Amino acid sequence: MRTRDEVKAAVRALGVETASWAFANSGTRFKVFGQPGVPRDPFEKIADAAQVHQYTGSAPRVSLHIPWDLVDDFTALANHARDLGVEIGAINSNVFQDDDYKLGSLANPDPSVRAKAVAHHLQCIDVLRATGSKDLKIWLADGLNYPGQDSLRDRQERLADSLRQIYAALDDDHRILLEYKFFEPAFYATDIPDWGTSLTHCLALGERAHVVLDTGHHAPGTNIEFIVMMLLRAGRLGAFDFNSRFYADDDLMVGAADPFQLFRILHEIVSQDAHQPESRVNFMLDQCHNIEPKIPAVIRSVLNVQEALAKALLVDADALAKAQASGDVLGANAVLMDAYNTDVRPLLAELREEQGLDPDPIAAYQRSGYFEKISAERADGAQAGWGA
Ligand code: PSV
Ligand code: MN
Repeated sequence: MRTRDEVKAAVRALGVETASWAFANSGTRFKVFGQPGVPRDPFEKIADAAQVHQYTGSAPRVSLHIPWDLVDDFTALANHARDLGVEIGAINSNVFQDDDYKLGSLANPDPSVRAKAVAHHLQCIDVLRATGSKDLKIWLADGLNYPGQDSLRDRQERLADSLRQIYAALDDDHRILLEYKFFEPAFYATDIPDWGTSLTHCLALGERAHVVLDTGHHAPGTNIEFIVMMLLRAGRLGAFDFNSRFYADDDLMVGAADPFQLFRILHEIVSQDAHQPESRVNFMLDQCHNIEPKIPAVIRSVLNVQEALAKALLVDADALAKAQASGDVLGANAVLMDAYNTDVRPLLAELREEQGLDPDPIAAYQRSGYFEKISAERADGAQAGWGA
């Protein structure tokens, strides 16, 4: 069983990647609510992300979404991030907000639309080069609303061909992270609906193509930790998009709906040592904070991941293996539940004090006056949102 110090060291090494869009205005198709102090540009989004790292010590990178985060000078944006103590993380392409993509992007029946979607990814690869990012993250809205609308099979061939062109343009140290989602916006069939489809494309592409598991992208009742285990087994778990869901793709704070599920996922991660930075599993947040203050919500999410990781690290692996080998069903389950039911908050507070951080990151942020400052400074101009 790990010692207290070993658990603290492992949590200290955790780097959760925040999403630039989590700091911008967001909402549902019914209403987007504005909030005071919301960033007006990518530089301000990064400043907010840096606050999360400042108070948690565990959020050293921020993902960008192109074109939401388009700037004239990406080197300047990366330098701005570094000056604030964070780095640019994954670059997310966006081929779902242009009229040309009504019938799809990389799988569109029209070769000229496919070429346009591939070209967008080549621009994103240039952003990787300018910012020092290593991960190109792809989620496609491609799919069908009606049976017969297009050939399911032909769409897979077009998709494979487009992905091949993008993969060929990567630098040697770049990776493709390919995300799946079982429905929405397409309702009948999505072109990359599940981990099997994503993995099939990744295996065809090559070693530097990995699957992204967004925790909100499964049917209710799906055993997500099983998928985590299978992707680790295949050596193709590239990243998480952490969030939590009650019904659909809710994009709520990770661990809010089902902290036990987050623990079970991290137990699979820890049992394969995939929490260690060398595994290159990118623990990203893909969340939208529609009604709650954004920066403290992202801080809360990072704390939730830290807590679930600490609990997973406390699982007595030897006792678990012994109980499993001897067929001790109740004993094995009790080992997991003992770890899950441990209150790790005192241990994490102790770790923060050792790191020179406030033991209560949310309270420290709230006391700092940052929210009042940005609310005053950012009173003019258009707030950033989902639009480009
Ligand atoms: C799609 O629902 C998704 O999960 C993808 O990761 C997108 O890039 C992101 O949400 C946008 O919020
Ligand atoms: Mn996602």
